Amino acid sequence: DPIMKPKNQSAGQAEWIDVLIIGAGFGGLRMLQECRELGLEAIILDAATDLGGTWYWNRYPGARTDTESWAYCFYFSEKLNEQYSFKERYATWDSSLDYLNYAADALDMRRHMRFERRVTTARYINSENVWEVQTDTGETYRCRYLVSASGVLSVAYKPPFKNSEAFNGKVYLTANWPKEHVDFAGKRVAVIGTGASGVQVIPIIAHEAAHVTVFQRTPNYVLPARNAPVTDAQQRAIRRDFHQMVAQCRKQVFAFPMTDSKVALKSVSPEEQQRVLERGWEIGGFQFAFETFNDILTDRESNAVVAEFVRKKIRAIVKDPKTAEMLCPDYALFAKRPPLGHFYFETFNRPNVNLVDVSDDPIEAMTATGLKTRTREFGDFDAVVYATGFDGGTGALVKIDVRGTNNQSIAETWRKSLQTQFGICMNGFPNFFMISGPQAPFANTPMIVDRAVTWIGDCIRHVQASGDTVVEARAEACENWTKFVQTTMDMTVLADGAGVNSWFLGKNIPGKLQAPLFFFGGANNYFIELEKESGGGFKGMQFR
Ligand code: N01
Repeated sequence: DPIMKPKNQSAGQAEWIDVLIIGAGFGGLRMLQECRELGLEAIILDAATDLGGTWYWNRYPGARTDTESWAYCFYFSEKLNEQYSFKERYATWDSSLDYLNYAADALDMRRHMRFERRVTTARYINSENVWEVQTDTGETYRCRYLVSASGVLSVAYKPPFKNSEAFNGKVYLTANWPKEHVDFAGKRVAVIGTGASGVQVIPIIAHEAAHVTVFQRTPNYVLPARNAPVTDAQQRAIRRDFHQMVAQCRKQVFAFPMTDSKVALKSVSPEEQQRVLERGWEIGGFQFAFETFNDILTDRESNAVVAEFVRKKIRAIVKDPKTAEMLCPDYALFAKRPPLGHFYFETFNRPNVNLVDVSDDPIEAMTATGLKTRTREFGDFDAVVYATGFDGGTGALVKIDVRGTNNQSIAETWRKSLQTQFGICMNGFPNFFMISGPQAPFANTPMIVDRAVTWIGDCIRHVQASGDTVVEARAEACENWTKFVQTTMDMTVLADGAGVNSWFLGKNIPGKLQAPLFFFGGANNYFIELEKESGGGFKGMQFR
């Protein structure tokens, strides 16, 4: 074994494994591959019945990526992707699941995965320098390294409305959608929530249902996705240009396959601004925000021009002026995460769809036939769909009782303050790594995952080369990273999210610590920071 099992391992039935990975999504699978390269024995535990992570749970109609499918993949093997055909510009949930299954089979990963086991506790045993991990099935594992790939958005949030059990119809959560087909034909449906999940599910349900009532608290800048099938010629180009695509993503602020504009909106005439924005709108996707101008996220005046451009589009698409105004956001574009839409605004022109603004009249309770706001009652629904978000960033690890060197829990620690080194590791939690942990960038997830994992791999190699057994982030390094996360966030309009319930700041969960959950100083800059740290001999880490 490359790692010596601790001599006095006496934990009865505890099973020894070098690396225990929590979660069988993109992060977990990528980490498994890295462990192979490190020559370490690893297993993945997951609560689901199969792999997929986000794409296992979020199987609601319309669920798909907001990143081009050919850039939402594993990057370590050109061969793996050469043999795969990406079907559409944005992969549907089942296509994403298909890709992950294809990769797991092609790389013979499945035998390292154990399903229907939810990790309940993880305890660091100082005297032995091991982690002891328990599952809800009563299993105990001991490992040298504990890696959390438990997801950025894996704990669904359902608002605690009064009488929540009172509703006699069907209740669905987009984030925990049933595997069986849900038939909305002829049904009257209420959808609560207009974030990225609501924006994707609403147009599809509206096509099928007799009637849809959308309950909106905050409108969103929904950008046109402009989805399309991948043609044979495009498929050939995707294979040919694989390395350029990866290099391009690594240079882009959100790690997308696009090239950031070098032109400030402010530096061109109003006519040129409109011409460039029109072109971006037609191309669709996040190209609208990044390939057009380079100051939309950082300059409030430039941002206001683009925000007004989007509002004009909404007013042009939505025929009923009152509904159009309700759908127009009035905060900075990107203060909340703008979703990509697939005929979202057009859906409100359908005779079977109506929009209810609950911003000043909050939903308070469920009733037998529907729900009640402070002043009104809405009934006669066959189904209520909650698209009400997640306890993002920290939620999954808070649910597990993770305890570090002084028996301190992650949940307690994060209630008071959130401090990490690169969103990957923490002081007081040795030999513990997070993939896409809080304070890592929010960006094209597989890209962030890939870079975090290679950094973790390098860090473990460093431990092994030095003959040490323990690696832990220095407190000072975590403080510095946290300051950098805050300073860079304050340089962008994302800081305005404080006023609009942005989940990026923990604002959507009552009682949650309010702090930036992500590094918004650019994925490209994040990659440079990681390179500096590993290339410089991991000065922010202590080894023993
Ligand atoms: O969740 P959200 P989401 N009464 O928190 C509303 C990713 N994602 O699942 O805005 C009434 O954004 C809430 O209102 P408000 C993506 O990163 C990606 O949609 O807080 N409404 C909001 O409208 C995204 O950012 C894809 O005022 C209530 C909605 O519920 C992240 O996941 C697809 C309420 C929640 O929106 C989260 O998106 C889907 C209440 N009491 C998701 N409580 C891709 O395309 C909450 N709301 C890749």
